[in-house]
Amino acid sequence: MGRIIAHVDMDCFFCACEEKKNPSLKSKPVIVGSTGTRGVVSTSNYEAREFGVYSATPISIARKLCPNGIFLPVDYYYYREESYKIMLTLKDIGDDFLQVSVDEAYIDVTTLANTFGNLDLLGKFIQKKVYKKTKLTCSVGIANSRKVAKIASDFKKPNGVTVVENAKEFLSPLDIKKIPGVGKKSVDYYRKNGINTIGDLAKLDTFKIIDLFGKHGIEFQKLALGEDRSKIEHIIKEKSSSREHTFTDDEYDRKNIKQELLKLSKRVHEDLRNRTFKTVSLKLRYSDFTTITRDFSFSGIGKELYHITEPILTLFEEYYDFRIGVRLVGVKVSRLSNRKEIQTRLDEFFK
Ligand code: TTP
Ligand code: MG
Repeated sequence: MGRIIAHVDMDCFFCACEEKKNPSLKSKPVIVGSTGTRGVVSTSNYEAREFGVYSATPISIARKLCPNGIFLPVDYYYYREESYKIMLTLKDIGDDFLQVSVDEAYIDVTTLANTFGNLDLLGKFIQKKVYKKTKLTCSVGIANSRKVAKIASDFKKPNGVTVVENAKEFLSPLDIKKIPGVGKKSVDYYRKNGINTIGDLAKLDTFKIIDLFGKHGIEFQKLALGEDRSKIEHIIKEKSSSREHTFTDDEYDRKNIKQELLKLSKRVHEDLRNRTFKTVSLKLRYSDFTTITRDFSFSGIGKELYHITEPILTLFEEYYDFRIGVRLVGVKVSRLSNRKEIQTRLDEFFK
């Protein structure tokens, strides 16, 4: 049997975060985006969408469409913290995990699916876990390929679970624009050629497909036929894992910089799950934008958190120039592997 993939997408994410920060916003139309007259909407909640305000609507138009809306600036820092909690929760659920944006991720849930039996229950289980951790709701799509799972998570928004047993049947009535990555220009092209639903695409014969889309059309049609098999295969390909932080103001306080490095190390370590590493790198960008990166490699295999923090702090003490303000710090581990055997003695580790 093939793999089973879940796609998780948070419901009107930036707005949901704002409502969490300030519950009195609930059930009012909320629009997050640029606060001036120029710029566009990042996202709107469902109340504001009733007025025709969506992501990418120009703010000036949004104000006309929804004059009583509550317009809020983007608070990336807060959303990233929430996102981080969500992703940590999701990471622990399945056999494999791939975050694709601030509010969405794929989970390979094959093993869990066998335990649960009922995939709808499994979807609800994922929602519950995220809600318990963050008090935020998400929608889940479950299918046997990544692309179909993504289309499915959008099917019953907000707070919905959609399980696709038969991909071809599920996709057939859907508008062609539901295929991820199909932009407005392509949609116009499809419509001009009489393709309005994904089912219309499935029905085309090979000659017509090649005529319209070239040989790539064949692959494209496979999705419509329910024969797509896109999976999560990132872990083997991923050669490094890193986290960075930009300070709001240039930072001169050695203690604060070190604290941030420890925080980043912890996150990098959590991202690794069971993988090991052989090199640890420190990145420092100063206020004048000069950037240094310094590596530390060991003969052993790194696994524990202190295998990251010790070299990072050592490199920092060695290379930090305290006369210049620090703008950004980063921690990276590389030469990853899934190997289980680990050296735990520190002296072996540092050679
Ligand atoms: P989406 O998941 O596309 O949208 P959403 O979570 O707001 O709403 P939905 O319930 O339909 O999933 O995007 C996630 C976040 O990314 C969104 O909250 C704001 C941000 N974003 C932008 O800043 N600009 C954009 O054009 C889009 C589409 C999203
Ligand atoms: Mg979303």
